[in-house]
Amino acid sequence: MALVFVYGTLKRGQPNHQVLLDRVHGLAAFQGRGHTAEPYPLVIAGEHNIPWLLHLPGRGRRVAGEIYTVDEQMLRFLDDFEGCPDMYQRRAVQVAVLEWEGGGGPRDSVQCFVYSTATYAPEWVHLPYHDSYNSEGPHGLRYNPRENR
Ligand code: PCA
Repeated sequence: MALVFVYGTLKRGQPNHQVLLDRVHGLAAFQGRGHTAEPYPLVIAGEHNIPWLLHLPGRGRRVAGEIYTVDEQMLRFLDDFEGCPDMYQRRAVQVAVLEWEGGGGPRDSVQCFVYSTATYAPEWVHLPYHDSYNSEGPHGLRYNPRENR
């Protein structure tokens, strides 16, 4: 089992959350919520308005998300789903825990995998930085689901 921190379309209520629930892809179990211990730029970019955590630790804001345990099968599925390593790369990140429903008692901070990118267009650094992604947020940048592309 591995811990994965999701901050974008995989969160509850967001457009790709159902892939985490589909047992055909493996197992994912919600553990809690938190935010990245360090700030990162979270931008919404490209023609499909996709959320991207830019791998520039120390810039941007601490980013909110959800923590899941996933099995090996789901981890492999997510690597493929997130276009890893071409679009996103899976990296370890420290997450400050705000809410923990997982086992083993409360904890302050956990190390998780996150899908972030170091292979972005340089101008993305100048986009607005978000601290919590919502595809329906006031930014007005509606996510274009894969089936529409
Ligand atoms: N899916 C992954 C990375 C960005 C995205 O939309 C996530 O929710 O964490």
